[in-house]
Formats: sequence, structure tokens, C-alpha cells
Amino acid sequence: MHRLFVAIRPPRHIREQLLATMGGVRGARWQTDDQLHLTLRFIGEVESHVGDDIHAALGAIHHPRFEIALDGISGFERRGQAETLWAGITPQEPLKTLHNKIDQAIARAGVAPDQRAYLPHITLARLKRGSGSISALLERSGGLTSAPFAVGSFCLYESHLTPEGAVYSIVERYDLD
Ligand code: 3AM
Repeated sequence: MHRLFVAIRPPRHIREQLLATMGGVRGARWQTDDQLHLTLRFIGEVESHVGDDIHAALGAIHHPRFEIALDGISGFERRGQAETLWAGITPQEPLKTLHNKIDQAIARAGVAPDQRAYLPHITLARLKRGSGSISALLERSGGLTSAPFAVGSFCLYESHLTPEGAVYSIVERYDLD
């Protein structure tokens, strides 16, 4: 079985900017450079032959290149407890359109459509229990923005879960038009 997801690998200067914002939050496990990605579609565990069909479906996608920028830091929380911190993205429309195309393409490979609302973000940290609320954590760091950067490709990733955290590897890269 392979644990797969589709994501954009941010360019080096954006990853450097993200890495430079990290720190200063207690209980945060910050992402490493290798882990930084913008998920387009989480797939989950699939058999090798389904992975091959997903690869073929992704390779048939046509989508124009576009530009996005970093837009603030936010997070996901559950019951008032922060679980992750992430960088927001603007504009979201090209990512949502590409997400929908990927969803439809991989449905043809037999993967059930995504049931969850898609919110584009780049995870920066996973937080230990008891880190407090997002708003308390973010008083210092809400102002992250970047110049627009080009997205010229997206990638199929494989995720290996280890006790030290997830290890992500790029399986394939697909160029946009
Ligand atoms: O891109 P981020 O880091 O926000 O949390 C996982 C990670 O998200 C998410 O997929 C990305 C690559 O692993 N993920 C893991 N399990 C998931 C699930 N069952 C999931 N997303 C949705 N449903």
C-alpha cells in the first residue's frame, strides 16, 4: 500500500521565507524544509495498481500556470485547542479549480470524491496538546505575506509515517500548461 497525496512544492525562496517565520511558539513541532508543501488533495492508502491509475489520471490534467502569494498565518483548532499552524494563500480560486480537476481525475481512477471543504494552506507546525488557542499563539505572527510566486507544476507525493514525523517524497511532477 502507498499513502499518497497531491501537492505543490513551494519554490526555494518561499520555503526560506516560511522557515524564517518559524519559532517562538511553545509546544510546536515545526515542519522541515523537506516537509513544506501545499496540499491539493489528500488521497490516503491505495494499492500500487490504483497508484498507477492515479498517476495516469494526473498526467492527463490540463491547467494554466498561475501565481499565488502567502497571506497571513492561521491554524486549525479543535475544541479551542490549536492543532496546526499554517500559512494562508491568496488568491484561492486557481487552487480550488485545480483541486476540483484533480478530484474529478482521480475519481476516474476509482478514488471516492473529497467530502471535506478544501482550504488551501501550507502547514508550518503541528502543536502539542495544551498549546492554547490559535488567537493567543498568533499575536506575534499574523503579518506574513509574500510577493506573488509562480506555480508551474504539481506533484504526487508519498507519505511515510515515522515516530519522528511524516517523511514526504515526490513520486512524480506534472507540469502545468
Ligand atoms: O498538508 P497538510 O500538512 O495540512 O494532515 C495531512 C497533511 O496535511 C493531511 O494530508 C497532508 C499530507 O499528509 N491528511 C492526512 N490524513 C488525512 C485525511 N484522512 C489528511 N487530509 C484529509 N484527510
